[in-house]
Formats: sequence, C-alpha cells, structure tokens
Amino acid sequence: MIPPTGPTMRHLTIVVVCKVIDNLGDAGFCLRLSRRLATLGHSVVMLHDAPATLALLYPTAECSSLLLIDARSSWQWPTNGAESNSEPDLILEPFGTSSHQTQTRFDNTLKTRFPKTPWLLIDYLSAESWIEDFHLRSSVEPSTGHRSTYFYPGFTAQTGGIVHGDFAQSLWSPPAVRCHRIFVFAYPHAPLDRLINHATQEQAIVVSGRAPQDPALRTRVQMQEFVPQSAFDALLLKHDLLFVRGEDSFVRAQLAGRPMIWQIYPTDDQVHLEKLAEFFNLYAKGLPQTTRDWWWQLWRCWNGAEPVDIWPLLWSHMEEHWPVLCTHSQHWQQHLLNGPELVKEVLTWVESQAPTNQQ
Ligand code: TRH
Repeated sequence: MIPPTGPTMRHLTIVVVCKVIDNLGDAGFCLRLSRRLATLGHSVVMLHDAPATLALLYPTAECSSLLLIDARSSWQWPTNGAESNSEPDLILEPFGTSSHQTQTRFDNTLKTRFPKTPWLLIDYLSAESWIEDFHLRSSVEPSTGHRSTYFYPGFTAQTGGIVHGDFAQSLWSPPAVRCHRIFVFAYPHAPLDRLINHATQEQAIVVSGRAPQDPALRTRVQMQEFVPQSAFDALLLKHDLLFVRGEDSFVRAQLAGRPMIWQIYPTDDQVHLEKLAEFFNLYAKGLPQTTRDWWWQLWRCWNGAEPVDIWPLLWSHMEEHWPVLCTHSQHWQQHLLNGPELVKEVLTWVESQAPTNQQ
C-alpha cells in the first residue's frame, strides 16, 4: 500500500456513505472522493445503494484500498483487511442534507455502531456566498448527542473547495483556436436539436447519453459511449467546447480549462436559476461586458430560461468570442487549481477533531 501523503501522514480508515437520489452525480462524486482518499493511501469503505450506477462509473477495481459495499440489505463491517477490528477515523456523508429522500438508512446503523467517529455532511457544491459562513459549523442531534459537521464545497478560499488533486495536468493541452469539437452531456430538456441544427459544417458534435429527438439529426452527431470515471477527464480534453451538467461533470469541465456551458440540475421551485446566476457571476468576472452578456444569454437558453428561438442568433457569434472565452477558461482553471482542494480540507479538518458524541 502507498503510505498516506498530504496534510496528514496518519493512516485513516474512512467510511463514505453514498446514497443515490438519481442520475450519476451522487455516486460520481462519492466515487471520486473515495478514489482520491484511497489513492492517498487511506483505507476507504464506500457503503452505497447503487450497484448498477457504480458498475458504469467504476467497472474494474482500480484501488486496492477502496472497498465498495452494497448496503441496501443487511451488511457487515468488514471482518478482514485493515479496517476489520478498528473503528473508522472518519465518516463522510456527501449530500447528507438530502438523506431523507433515500430509503436506505445505513447511516443510522453507523451512528449506533460508531457514535464517536467524526461525521462530516458534505453538501452540494454552490457558488452562493452564505456557504462561507456555514462551512464547518456543527449541529448535535438532541436525542442521541450525535454531532454532525457541515462541509460546503465551493469556489472561494473560504469554502471547502472542489476535488482537484486528481486532475492530471499532464493530460492538458489548450483548446483549438476555433470551436470545432463539441462535447454534450445534458439533461433531456436541453435544446440539443437546435444546437445540432445550427452548428456549422466544421463543428463536430459528440453526444453522451440521449440522442437527438429528430432522427434526421442523428447522422449529424457522433454518439459517445459511457467511459469509466477514471477516463472522463481525457474524454473532455479531446473537445474544445464542453456542455456539462449536474455537479461532477461541471467541475471537471472547469478543470479542463475549456469554455463550458453548464446545465444545472433543475428544481421545481426554480431556485436552480438563481444558483446558475450566482455561479455565472463568479465565473464570468473579468470577461468583457459584450462577451459576458452574450455568453449568459446562451447559458440561459441552454437551461430553458430564454426562448429557444434566440439560439441560432446567439450561436452565430461563437467564433467572434471564442479567443476571449478560451483565455478566460484557462484563468478560471488556474484559480481553481490554486484554490482549496476538498480532500485536503477534509483531512485537515479530521485532524482537529475530538470524538463527536457528547455523552
Ligand atoms: O448525472 P448528473 O446529472 O448528476 C446529478 C444528479 O442529478 C444528482 O442527483 C445531483 O445531486 C447532482 O447532479 C448535482 O451529473 P454529474 O454530477 O455530472 O454526474 C455525472 C457523473 O458521471 C460524473 O461523475 C462524470 C461521470 N461520467 C463518466 O464517468 N463517464 C461518462 O462517459 C460520462 C458522460 C459521465
């Protein structure tokens, strides 16, 4: 096993509680976090409820110190291996603030069995400014005395940052001088057919997931097979412009240093559009006003917040703004790579922890 490296040299046994609500992002983030911790030399047990999703993201075991356990029915704490007799040093629950949405309550079993283990609830990534005040605040469950601490991933120095320690900078190359290779990973409501219809002959569109609705447009795109998560960065880097969604692909597109258009996960109360704007305001700082206004319209249109009829006109300005967008994306990439790294922040936090149960 590789000796642990990073902010702590102590070998830790870490449990990641992975409860999937939908799609790929919950499992995708948990897996990325777990793989990174295991690669740093820690023993990681990921308890999950989504074997089919994980088989897609992680078809072959890559890290010997990462153990995936399907915890949908009864499960046992491992009886062999480094973690067998010991209590975990840390329990991480990504998206734990939404855990009422999942039926499997393996977290309760863990709380009962390991009441003193530091427990970190990692929330959704956000660009909202309030998260800076709430990052690393704790709350105690009155009936059990169990303490949870809230960890907020984000884009500024006062947040928990993003996972970027696993980004292979050696893979990086600049985007092409023209926007020729376009990658699309989108939710079904994105105006994909418009994009394809109005792309130029030189623009090759690669689509992962749902094919265009109009069968006549299917010959115009190349369908991309799902690749394991460990190959996803390399896939993004083969393209110039990246359409991404959710949380993890959105982060990887930013790390790729490519112009990107984010389709945010939609919520019924429309709050997602405010969150989209919060991120865009941060991300677009420094862009010339005309580029910024045009780019924001395009983002809104892709997210269904503008009439799709304006797409062709907006798209026709792509080449004019392309050089500025490329430079800007690379500055943003550097901003992120120089900012807090989520896994390091988690490890630094756990070193400062006393047992969580007050009783
Ligand atoms: O799948 P997503 O839309 O995930 C979500 C979920 O809706 C979730 O409930 C919500 O919490 C979250 O978004 C914000 O998109 P995301 O986050 O980009 O996850 C996709 C994962 O799939 C990511 O880890 C990258 C990975 N992936 C591959 O590994 N290979 C591929 O070929 C592709 C297309 C994606």
